[in-house]
Amino acid sequence: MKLYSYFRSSAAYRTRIALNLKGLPYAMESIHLTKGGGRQHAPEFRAVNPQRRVPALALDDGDVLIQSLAIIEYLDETHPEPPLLPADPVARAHVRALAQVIACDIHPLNNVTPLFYLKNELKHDQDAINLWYAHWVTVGFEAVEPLLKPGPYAFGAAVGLADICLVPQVYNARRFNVPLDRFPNIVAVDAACLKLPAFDQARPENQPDAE
Ligand SMILES: N[C@@H](CCC(=O)N[C@@H](CS)C(=O)NCC(=O)O)C(=O)O
Repeated sequence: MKLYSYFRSSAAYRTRIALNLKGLPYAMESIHLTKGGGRQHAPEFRAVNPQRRVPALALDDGDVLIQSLAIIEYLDETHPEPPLLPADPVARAHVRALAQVIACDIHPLNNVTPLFYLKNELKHDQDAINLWYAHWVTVGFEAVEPLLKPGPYAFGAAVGLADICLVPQVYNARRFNVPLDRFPNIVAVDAACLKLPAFDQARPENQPDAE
């Protein structure tokens, strides 16, 4: 398998954690999202993913999967151990809900394309963009914090999809200096996860394309 990734991409970071938890080897191709206007817009990558985003996972038969949550559920279905979702349907719904709060509601508001749009088209300065960024992360984390059941991971003693989404979003928040002192559960779950090799090896700073 080949993962199209970028060290700082939190959606690619989710996928790297899942591949590591499953113990699956993969090749990696870095798609630089900012240099030269962003390699995601080049025709060669557009042919891989018409949405022009990472991650994309090329399977051994040449098929390409996009969207981190779809890729992670594919990996979980094809390599069931260790499971990334609980067996109980209610528990599964809670885990998926937390993953979606992050992946569908928080992350899209602080992604590269909308931030560039605020800057280049709407002419906001960097201070205003940082305020926007911190606002949406904080509002999102206010929802995430009471939903967590640290034990020590997001929903108990086993890591899963919620942890996979949470850790990269915390990385993003720290990168933009968003205060986390009001979110002790989030900070504790993040710290517990990062002690695991699968999470540690997936960290942006541990990627071959890290800058
Ligand atoms: N919902 C998608 C989000 C993918 C996404 O937006 N990736 C970002 C990096 S985290 C990207 O490639 N952005 C490029 C751009 O916005 O031009 C997923 O979960 O895979």
